[in-house]
Amino acid sequence: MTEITLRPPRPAGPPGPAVDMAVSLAGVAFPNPVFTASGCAAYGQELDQFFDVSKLGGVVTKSIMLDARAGRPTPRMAETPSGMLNSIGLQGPGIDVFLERDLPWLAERGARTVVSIAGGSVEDYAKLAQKLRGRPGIAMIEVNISCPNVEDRGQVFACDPVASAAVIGAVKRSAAVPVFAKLSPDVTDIAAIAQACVSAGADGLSLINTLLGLVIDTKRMRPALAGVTGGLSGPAIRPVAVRCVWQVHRALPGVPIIGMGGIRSGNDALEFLLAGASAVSVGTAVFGDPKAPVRVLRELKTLLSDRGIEKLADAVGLAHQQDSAVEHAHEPADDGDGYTPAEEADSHDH
Ligand code: RRO
Repeated sequence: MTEITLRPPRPAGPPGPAVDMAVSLAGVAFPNPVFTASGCAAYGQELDQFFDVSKLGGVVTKSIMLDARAGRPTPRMAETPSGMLNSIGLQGPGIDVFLERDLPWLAERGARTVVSIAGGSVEDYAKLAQKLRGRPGIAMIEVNISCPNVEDRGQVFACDPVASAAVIGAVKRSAAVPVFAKLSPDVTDIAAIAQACVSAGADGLSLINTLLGLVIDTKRMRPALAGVTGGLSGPAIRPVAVRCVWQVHRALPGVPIIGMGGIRSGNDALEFLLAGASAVSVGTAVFGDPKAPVRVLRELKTLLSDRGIEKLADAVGLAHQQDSAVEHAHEPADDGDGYTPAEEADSHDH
C-alpha cells in the first residue's frame, strides 16, 4: 500500500481532485468498487428499472443452486432495530434456468456479473462451477458457504475451516474465473476460516453474510419467522462487518476483500475501504432505496476527493496505517488481536 498524506476533509469550497475509482480484484478490472449484495437484487432486472446496472462495479446474483427451490415458508422477513431478519431459504430457479434466462440478460446489458453459488454438498458446488465454465459475462464466482437459513447448521460450511477448504478447493478445480469465498461472522476466529479458504485456492473473500438471529412476535407469543431463526442484516451489523474486514485484512493483507453489511451511504462504504476492503456490496439498503448503490458510489467519490485521495486503491486499509512512528513509539505492541492495549482501553470508553 502506498503511504499517503491524509488531508482533513475539505470545508465547502472548490471541488477536490478527480478520483480514479477503478479497482482490480484478483486480476479482474472493475470500473468502480460498488457492487450489489447477493440476495438483495435477484439477477439485476428489477434494479435496472431504477438505474443502469452496468454502471455499478458489478452485480452479485442471488445464490444459485443446482435445482429450483421454493425456499422456506412465510413469513420470512421481520423488521429489527436498524435492520431486518430474513429466512428466504435459498429460493431460486436453479442453475439451468439462470443460465438460459438471467445470465444472457446481464451479459447483454453489459453488467459484470459475479455469480453466487450455494450447495448442500461439496459435489453440488463442484457441479455448479462446472456449469458456469465458458459462459459469457461472468467476472467472478462468489461461493456462498455461509447461508444461515439451511436445515442443518452442519451445512454452514463457513463455520468450519476444513469444510470451507473442501468446498473452495472443489470450486477452484472447476472454475475458469476468480473465486471469492463468502464467510459468516458467526465464528470465533474469522481470520482462521479466511486463511483456510485462501490456502484452498480462494482468490478473495466476501465479508460478511448475515448473523443468525431470532425475533419473537410478542402478540402471537411465537417466533416472527416461520423458519424460526433468520439472517440479520442492515446497519445494525455494520460494526461487526467492519471488524471482520479489519481482522481479515490484518491477517491476510494481500487478499482482496469485498466488504458488506449495513452499507447505506458513501461514508459507510469508506469505513469498509479504510478497514481493508477493496470493494463493497450494498444489500439491505436497496429495499428502502433502490438507487442506493449509485448514490453510495457518488458519495464515496466525493468523500475520497474531499480527503485528497486521488486513487481509490490508496484508501484500502488506510485505517491500519500508524499516524507517525513518534506518536506511537511509547505504546506497547499489538498483542495479536489487531489492537494495541491503548486502542483496547480506548474502545472501552464508549
Ligand atoms: O436465502 C437465504 O435465506 C439467505 C442466504 Br442464501 C444467505 O446467504 N444469507 C441470508 O441471510 N439469507
